[in-house]
Amino acid sequence: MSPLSEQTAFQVGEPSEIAAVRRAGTQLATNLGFNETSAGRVAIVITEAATNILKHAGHGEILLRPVYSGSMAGVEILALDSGPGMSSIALSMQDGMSSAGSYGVGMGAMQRMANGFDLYSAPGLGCAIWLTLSADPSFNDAAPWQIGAVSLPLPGETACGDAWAAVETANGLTLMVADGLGHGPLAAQASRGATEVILRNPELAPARAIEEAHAALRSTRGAAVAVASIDRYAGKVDFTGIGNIAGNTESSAGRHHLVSHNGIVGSNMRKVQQFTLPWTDDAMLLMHSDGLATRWNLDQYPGLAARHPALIASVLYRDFARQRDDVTIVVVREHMNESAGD
Ligand SMILES: [Mn+2]
Repeated sequence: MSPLSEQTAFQVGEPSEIAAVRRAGTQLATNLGFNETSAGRVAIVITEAATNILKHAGHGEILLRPVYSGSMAGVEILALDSGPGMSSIALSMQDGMSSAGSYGVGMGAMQRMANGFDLYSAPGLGCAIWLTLSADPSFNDAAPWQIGAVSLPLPGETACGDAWAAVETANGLTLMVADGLGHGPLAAQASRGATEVILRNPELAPARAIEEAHAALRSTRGAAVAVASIDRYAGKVDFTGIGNIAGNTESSAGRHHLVSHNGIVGSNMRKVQQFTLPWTDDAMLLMHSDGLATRWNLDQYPGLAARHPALIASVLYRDFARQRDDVTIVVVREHMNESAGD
């Protein structure tokens, strides 16, 4: 099991696995300073979500990670299955009712215990539920940016060779995704070395951040790295990528792909070019490592683009992760655009 300071995935296919993920969630909550009552709520929600997966889909996955809002900590729970989906329940939830049978009642109870809640489900498209729980009642998702992320080692590895960081800046947000060469601890050392560059100085222009990462990673294996800096006031996003990190922006104005050049940051980097794309307040930015197949298309998921970014990242992970590599998907959007429905 990976350290619970990072995101951890738990298979849910039989009752004993429910107990394992519940224990891990309770442990994570306790590590984050939750008291017994608050940690108990985490256990109840995980049990409910896992039971739903078993009952309605037979098999699925629960992802846990710590999330922070200022000095407050929370537990993020993503419950994913590829079952038949439940459009009528999803609709009833959006109407604020839970009158559609036992599944809906359990869902309503989870929602009431959570600080943050959203769900995506459609017939034939499974179900994805996003929840955050905190010991602090004022914990919420009111930061200026909504950030959704899945970042997991390939099955069997404990260290994730990918890393990501999203840091607020004076005018917006800087996002980096890095994929260290290979897998395991040495890959993780390279990708984390890259993210430290923007954690130290998020105001660096992307091309400059890549240059600094190149210098910082000289003693490592190297990494594929991409950086995007959103300037919400100037209405633009600057982007520089080296190696196999894919990305795009998507808004009512259309979809733009982010262009990376070949190379390895830290060892073999020739052309460093910064591109600029338009940014509108309804836009979202999505970046992912090559642990995600590139054939995904959000148009195949009616209404998903309007849901919380964590659901976008986790549905793509569920359906398109290659399973033979570490995988990272990060989706960011300005908070004011929270869905008004489908
Ligand atoms: Mn990779």
